Amino acid sequence: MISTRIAFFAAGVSAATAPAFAETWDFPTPYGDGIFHTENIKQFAEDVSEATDGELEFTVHSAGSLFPHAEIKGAVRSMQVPIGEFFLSRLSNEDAAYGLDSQPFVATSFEEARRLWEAQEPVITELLAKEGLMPLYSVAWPAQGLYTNGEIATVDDLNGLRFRAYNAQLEEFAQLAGAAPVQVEEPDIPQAFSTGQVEAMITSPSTGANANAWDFLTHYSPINAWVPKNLVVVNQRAFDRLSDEQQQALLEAAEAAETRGWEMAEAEAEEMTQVLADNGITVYEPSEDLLNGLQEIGDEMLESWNQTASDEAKEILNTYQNSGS
Ligand code: PCA
Repeated sequence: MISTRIAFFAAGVSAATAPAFAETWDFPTPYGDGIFHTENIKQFAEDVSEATDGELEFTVHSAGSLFPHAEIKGAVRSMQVPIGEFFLSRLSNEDAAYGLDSQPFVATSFEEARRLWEAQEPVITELLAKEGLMPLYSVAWPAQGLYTNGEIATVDDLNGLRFRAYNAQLEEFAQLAGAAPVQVEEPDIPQAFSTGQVEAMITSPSTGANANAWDFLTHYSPINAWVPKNLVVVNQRAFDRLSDEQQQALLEAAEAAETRGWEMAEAEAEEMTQVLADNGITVYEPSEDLLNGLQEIGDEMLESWNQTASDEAKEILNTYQNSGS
């Protein structure tokens, strides 16, 4: 289908006969090609292309190659690009509602993460609408685990470690554990370790495996402290310019991407932990002492979250906590 259309253009047929809305959208993401979220975006792109008969195509720019992570949301907002992906909780400095999925021990399983997203989605949709943005889909990462050199028995063992962080919550967490946080984007992880900039991290088995963590780390513990998410947003004006059929195709493909992405995340949680082990990383269950210490840090963080959160943000937590059982 696609190649026919390219041939059609290549034959020099005048633009006047081209489909009225044929367009290509640049689609930046901070994450690399080997990451399942990026694979999911590429499938999303194929689905949209197929459903619109090639009238809407995405060019995926991975690993922060078009915009650095911190600029992607703003770039979509200002229409420099119509669509983009970022780590949802990085927006927590704008509103505490965005940060809940990265609060330690609030939602620690996929089931809890789904319920948290259900509670977050309406509030976040409204917040983003004020900025002319519309969420298309959100997909979780596998639960976050602890990577170090040597086994960590208690929180005290984290004291003084140069700790890789990817958002404000992880920075706060590391600080409360007595570690020294350093912000490093995912594609830069191997270099940050090999140059000694950092020596420990908390992230998913997907990211650890993708970064070849065994080259610079020896131990992994599935502390399952939180299940954070990525979010894909579209600029509302860009969306409104599409035909009804194209809009529908985009929304349907987005829904499929959300379902597929969560399934990928669940599969990766196990598979990528196995990859870590197969490559020589010692995978060990966290001790009671360690978990208790981490839980205390989580409690302290939630207390300060509560002090700054808006009523709407607090209502998310309330809805989520009442949605179980
Ligand atoms: N990987 C990304 C975000 C969370 C995760 O599992 C990262 O480490 O930056």
